[in-house]
Amino acid sequence: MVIFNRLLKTSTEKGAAFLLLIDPDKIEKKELSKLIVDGVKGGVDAFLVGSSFLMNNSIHDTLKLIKSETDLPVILFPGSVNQVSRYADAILYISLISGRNPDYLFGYHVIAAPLLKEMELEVIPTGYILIESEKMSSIEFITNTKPIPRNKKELVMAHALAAEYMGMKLIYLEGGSGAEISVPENIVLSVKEYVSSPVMVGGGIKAPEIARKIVESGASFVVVGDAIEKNRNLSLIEEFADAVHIKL
Ligand code: 1GP
Repeated sequence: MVIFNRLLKTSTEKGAAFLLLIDPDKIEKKELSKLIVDGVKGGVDAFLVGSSFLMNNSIHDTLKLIKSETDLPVILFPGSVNQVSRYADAILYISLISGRNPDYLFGYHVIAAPLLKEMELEVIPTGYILIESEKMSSIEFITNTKPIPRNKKELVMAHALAAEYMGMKLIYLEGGSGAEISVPENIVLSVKEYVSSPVMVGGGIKAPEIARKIVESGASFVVVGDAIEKNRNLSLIEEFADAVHIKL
């Protein structure tokens, strides 16, 4: 677990780690290099790469390009088996535990497992919990699962604990990419207090102030994609990094 341990160390040292999500569909190759350079300069701790739904087969080229620009960890965040690639350092091996779709709980994992072994990717077992935001997310639609209602904190806590008891190393609280509202802070806080696994939070974190509150609520990892995708500038990346790194 070299990559995962590196992320944990970063999170401990800085207060939390800041992960920039790259969706290969949403950025042109010629703009990607600049974004990666700005990300490194601006204080990103690792890159996540993937999408709930990809329109093209650009994941390998995207990963290769990112790896050519940085030594920071590059981690797959796959929406499907066809996003598995040997060019990443590690993969979030996601079980969509808020849903009851067997394919996303275990089925695709069986298909992917031999590929991951052959590729020698570091596998990070992740309990992935989709939480209701104001509109239907792509994940909800594609996976045909229901998110947990925002007012059902105890359900989120129980799901997170079950994931921990099943041996998952990371709990990901997901609001859905581009969500209007992020995962509520009280849910982050309750999960953090209830389980010992580190908590990653993403979806709808539109501003550095929101990222800061999520870290103050106990998140070890903050994922931002859409906000930076829509406003790709170094100063915004720096503001997010400053907000996440509460110990620096
Ligand atoms: C989505 O959690 C990630 O799966 C990031 O969400 O794109 O809304 O930042 P955003």
